Parts: sequence; structure tokens; C-alpha cells
Amino acid sequence: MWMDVGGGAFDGYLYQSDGLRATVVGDKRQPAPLERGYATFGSDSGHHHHYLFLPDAVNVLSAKFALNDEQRKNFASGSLKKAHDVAMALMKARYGAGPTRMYFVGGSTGGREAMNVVDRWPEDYGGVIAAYAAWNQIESDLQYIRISQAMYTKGPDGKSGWLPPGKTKLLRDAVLNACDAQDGLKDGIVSDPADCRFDAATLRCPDGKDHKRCLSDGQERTVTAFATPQVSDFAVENGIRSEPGYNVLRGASLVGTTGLLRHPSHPPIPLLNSFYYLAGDGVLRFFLTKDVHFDTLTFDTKTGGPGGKWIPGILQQSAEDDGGLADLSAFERRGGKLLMIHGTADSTIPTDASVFLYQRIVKAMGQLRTDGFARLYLIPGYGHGQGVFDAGVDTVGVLDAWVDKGIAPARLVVSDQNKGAARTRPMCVWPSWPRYLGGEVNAAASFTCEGGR
Ligand SMILES: [Ca+2]
Repeated sequence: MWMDVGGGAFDGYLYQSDGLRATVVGDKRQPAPLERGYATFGSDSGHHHHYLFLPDAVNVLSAKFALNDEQRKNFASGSLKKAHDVAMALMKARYGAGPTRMYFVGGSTGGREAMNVVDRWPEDYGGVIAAYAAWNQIESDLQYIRISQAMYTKGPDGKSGWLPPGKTKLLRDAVLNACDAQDGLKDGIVSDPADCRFDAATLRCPDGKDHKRCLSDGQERTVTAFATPQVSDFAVENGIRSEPGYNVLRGASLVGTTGLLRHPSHPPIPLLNSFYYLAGDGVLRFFLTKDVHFDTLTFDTKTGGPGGKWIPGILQQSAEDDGGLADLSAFERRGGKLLMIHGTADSTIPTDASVFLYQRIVKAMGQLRTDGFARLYLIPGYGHGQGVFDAGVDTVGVLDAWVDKGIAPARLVVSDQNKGAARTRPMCVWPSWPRYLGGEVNAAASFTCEGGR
């Protein structure tokens, strides 16, 4: 049993080989993959980060490596096959035989990598977990840029739309106040985001200016940018031309993601500027234009620059980088199983990106065939690897049962791993969601999965 472990953000470092990080959305009380007998491996995707004095969590946000074309291509997808083949050779030499099972497990960029191996090397893996996958990377980066422009560009009133921490909290609290109880239980979680209709205009300051406890016109524009899709005039790889908006009006929190500085810095400063600006700017300057002085705030994400100047680069990057193949027959034929997981409160990769991809697969292959090898689970209150509900479920055990014994996953139980939390919820197969029926509020048994097919 072997497991290939995906990376995160712009990669550039090696995960700990104990496999603890490998249990994406994993239950921390369960043994790590290594303890279960999995030989685990991964790669830094072909580059090391640049600022060694900074912690990994900050370093992985640096895209500077992409100025080196080979490193850029390796990050895009090239490193996956290389690392896989080298690891296979080494492990075969060590163990004298190939694996009985071969998995790829990853979240975020690791989820993009997971979808990449399903699309590009379906013969290499028998089981794949793609959590909050950044599979539509280029359009996702254009979405980051578009949001950054709403945040930092001055509107007709001469003010930008940056959301200070207090305003992100105001928005989150107002959405919860409107929608939390709709699922039957006021627990800080909007369990059925599709049914949550919160209008950001209700928070608007009467004169449109920036006051406490309300949103200025610019801030309302930024919230709207978050909640709506990025749409391009041109299609990228696999015919996709958009990235969905975030659930910011349906329970996803922006607390902690918009940075501490009102004005953008050139170049952006990690943690002080917003995450979206940092990531989008990095891709534009280092991946696409190769112009370290390029001003991201002037880039037209709809047209791809004046006369579509940057479209060829965007298409090339998309071809090398993105997942999103609709027909996964090659993976299905070999008995491959795919678990797709996403939190409904994710403000880094939109929840609807996973829904969109799943629907693409269903459209291409039909529901019956898709049900035979793929599942999509959305977890209410779970963000990008953490959240008000810090989801823990034995994902590897679920995959083992499916791959080995043919036990297809249905309703599962997920626990909240936040400190002091002692609650479980059903983990419902999309599009169903957990509605509270009554009884013990912390027990999954008190909920039903509602709204299934
Ligand atoms: Ca609730």
C-alpha cells in the first residue's frame, strides 16, 4: 500500500514523511497512513522556496520560482509523473514488488495535483482523494486578481473597497444571523448554503461612506465580487471560461483573509496584504507576464489584456496546470475510485468549483457511471483545511473499503476536531445536506441528509 501525497499553495517544500499531513480531512484520532502500513512519498514539485527565514506557511505563497521555466512546468504538473516514477522504482527495489494499492491524496494545490493525476496518468493510481481542489487554477487566479481589483481600486466615490477585519466579521455575523437557523439548528454553521439568501445591500451605510457597523459602497462592491464568478471572454483548457464566486453570502468567512493594510503594496507583503492579491499577483508577474514590475491592478481578467495579449500564456499555463477533464473513463475503467471533498465555508477555493467539476463529470459520463467511481461530499462549516467545523473523517479508511472491498461510501460521519468541540455530523453525499431533526445537538444521529437525488 503506497500513497503519493500532494502539496499546497505554490509548493516548494516537503511534507513530513510521517504521513500525518497525508490524511487530508483526516480524523486525527485515526492512525496516520504510515502507521497503517502505507509507504508514503511526495515531492516539493521541483523547487525550494526562496525566503528561508520565513515559515513554510508564508513561503508557499511565493511564486517567484516560476520565472524558471522548468520549475514552472514542474509545479504545473510535470513533477507529479517524475516523482511517481522515481518513487515506484525506489520502492519496488526496496520491497521487491509493486504496491497492492496506490493512492494520491491532496488538498488545495494537492487537490489540483490529485485531479491532474486522474486526468493525465489514470493508470498510475487506484484511489484518489481530491480535497478543496484548486483544479481550475488559472481561472481561480484570475478570480483572485478580479477580487483584488475590487478591493484596492478606487470607485466613483474615490474610495477603495478594502475590507478591514472588523468588516469581514460584520459580514460573517450578519450572514449567520440570517441563515444559521434555517437548517434547524443555530450552531454557527449554514448547513444548506443553497437556501441562504443574504443581500449584502442590507449592510450598506446609508450615505455609502465608510462608517462603523456597515459597508461602504466600495466594500459592498468587494463583497459582490467575492460572491460572483470570474468570467473570461476566452475559454481555457477543457473549454472552461469561468471560476465560481465564494459562499461569502452563504456562510463562508473572510475573517483573516483580507490582510491588515488598506492599500496594496508593490510587490505584495504576505499577511499584510490580502491572500487573493498575493496569490493572483504572483501568478500574473511570475507565471504569465514574467514582468516583475507588472501592475496586477490594471490587468483585465475578462479579456486577458489589451487585444488578448496574455491569452496565449494563459492557455499554455492552463494546459500544463489545470485539471478539469470531464470524461474520466480511463480512470474508471481501471477501477479507480475518486473522493471529492469540499467545505461549504471555504474562502480560498470556492466550494462551487468542486460542484462544477463534479457536474461536468456527471454530464459527460452519466450519473450511474459516475456513482460507480466518484463521490462528492460538501462539509458545512468547513473552510480551507480548518473552520468553525474542523472536519475530521477517516478518508483513507473510506477509500480502502471502496477500493479493496467494493464498499461504496454513502452517508458518513464527520467529527469537529476544533479544540473542545465534541460534535459529529452526517457527511452527506452531495447534493444532500445535514438537517437537524431534534435531540442531542452534538450527535450525527440527530440529523438527516436532506435533499438527495
Ligand atoms: Ca445551523
